Amino acid sequence: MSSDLHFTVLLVGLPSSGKTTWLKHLEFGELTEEYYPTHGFKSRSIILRSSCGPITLDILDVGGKPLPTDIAKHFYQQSDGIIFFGDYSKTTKNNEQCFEYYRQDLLNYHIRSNDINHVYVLNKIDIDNEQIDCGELEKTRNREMIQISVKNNLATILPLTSLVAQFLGDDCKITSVLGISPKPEPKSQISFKLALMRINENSRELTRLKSESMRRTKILLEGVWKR
Ligand SMILES: Nc1nc2c(ncn2[C@@H]2O[C@H](COP(=O)(O)OP(=O)(O)O)[C@@H](O)[C@H]2O)c(=O)[nH]1
Ligand SMILES: [Mg+2]
Repeated sequence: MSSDLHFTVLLVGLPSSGKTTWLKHLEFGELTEEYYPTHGFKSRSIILRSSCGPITLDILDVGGKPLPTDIAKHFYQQSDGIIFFGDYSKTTKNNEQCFEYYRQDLLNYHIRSNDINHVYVLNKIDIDNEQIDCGELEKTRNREMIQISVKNNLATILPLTSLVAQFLGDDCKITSVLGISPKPEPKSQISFKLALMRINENSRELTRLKSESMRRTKILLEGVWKR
């Protein structure tokens, strides 16, 4: 299923803030309790029913670690919007530093965060935490923090509603999630392939370096044993 209204959205933020859980929750309506850090990236095409017709959002869930430069450049420049995920169970400073990191990273590619449609999300508001001040975050970011709890199924659709309103205007209202598929739509397939190739290259290089280092250690140890 596809639609004419098609957008690519990048999902970034604090590691363990619930990005992957949120996407999975949209897909299956349930919560994954275990934490598996996302390696590389995952993608989902979400199709929404809206008052302007079906809307497809290709969402790229990027692992918590900084992206390799060429991939970051590609992703940032291909994206129509960004969802920044923060974590209500962490401190104001933790969240602020993370948002600031991505703001700077975007600037490295000549993208000002205010020039790209984006939303700030604070997940895990089910957790009591006195070390966080949402008002402070909203003031420094000059934008509303969308507070959600995937665990309690609270406002989980709001980040998408808010982003779509930025893409298409306030009149365009989402009425339901029509479907979700793990495959990216053709428009962004080239960028996926490129990024995947780069990630595979990186892991091949890593394997090569590991075996080279093991070979050297073995030679060294053999030298020690022979003495
Ligand atoms: N308390 C609470 N835990 C959550 C919530 N959302 C996700 N988690 C937990 O946070 C952990 C990290 O989630 P994950 O989606 O892998 O984080 P990611 O690194 O941002 O992709 C998992 O153990 C989830 O069960 C939430 O709304 N409330
Ligand atoms: Mg993840």
